[in-house]
Amino acid sequence: MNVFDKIKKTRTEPVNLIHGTDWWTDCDDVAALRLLLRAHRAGIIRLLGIGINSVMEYSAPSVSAFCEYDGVTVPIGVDKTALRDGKGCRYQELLAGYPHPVHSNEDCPEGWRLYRRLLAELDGKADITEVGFPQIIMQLLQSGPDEFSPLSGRELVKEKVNRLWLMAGKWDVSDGKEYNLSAYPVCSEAGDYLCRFSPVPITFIGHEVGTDVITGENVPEDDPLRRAFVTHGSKDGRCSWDPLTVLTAIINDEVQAGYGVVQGFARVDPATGGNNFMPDPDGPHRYVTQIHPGKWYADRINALL
Ligand SMILES: [Ca+2]
Repeated sequence: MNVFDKIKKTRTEPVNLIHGTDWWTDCDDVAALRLLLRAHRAGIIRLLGIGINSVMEYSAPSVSAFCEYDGVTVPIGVDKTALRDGKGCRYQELLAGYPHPVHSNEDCPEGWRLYRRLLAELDGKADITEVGFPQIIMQLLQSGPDEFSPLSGRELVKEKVNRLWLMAGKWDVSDGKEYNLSAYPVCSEAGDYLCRFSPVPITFIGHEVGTDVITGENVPEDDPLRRAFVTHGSKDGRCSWDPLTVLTAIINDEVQAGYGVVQGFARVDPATGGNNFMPDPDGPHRYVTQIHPGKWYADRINALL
């Protein structure tokens, strides 16, 4: 019995999820989205929408195609200010070769506008996962009332969001540094902003818990996920930072996901993206620690891809 089968036995209502991804230089974003699509199809989550926070020519069409391959049509938003170099990013064009209802980035709303609409329309609460750069969530928090809701972004998140699940940071050392919080000034700024102003709790899945969890090596050759991995140069599998983050959010519990938890206050340096953590049982933030060998986590993910 895989993880999703076990969740199905106890969960009475699907968990609502909005997902952010950079979908850019690394292929573990693709494995993470596969887990979300399969969880959606299994009825244990509702994937409400996807925000893309690094934008190249094939970004939205390739995300759209990958979702359609699994029979799921999902609203997509993009951060149109985050135009990135597409050099070395080859799986996106490959995936855009599959049928896709979203034909261009221009067909999509701004990411933070999509998040506002989805939250305002939602009956109940959602969780937000982010496996790339966190600036769309910052833009959401900084937003004002609009045609979707009279609430400010912070009020809307406080009312409609349970928890943020971020693949971000490096927490096993002091002043750790990780790509999603340091690649661009806006990433560091957003990391700092979320730590200080998020009205809902944050769980960080850090760089250190994903490096020895290698997945994706056994996916059938004709599957677009496998083709994305091979095109990326990861035919023998890839580190699982992003899949571990979404799987923890799907399970919706760090301990059930097989982790230790450190509670406290996270801080991100807005200038450098360096991160630090002050343990405190009453703090709003958590980071997770590995308590099993990497293969234990990898086997659970591989069984779902
Ligand atoms: Ca990513």
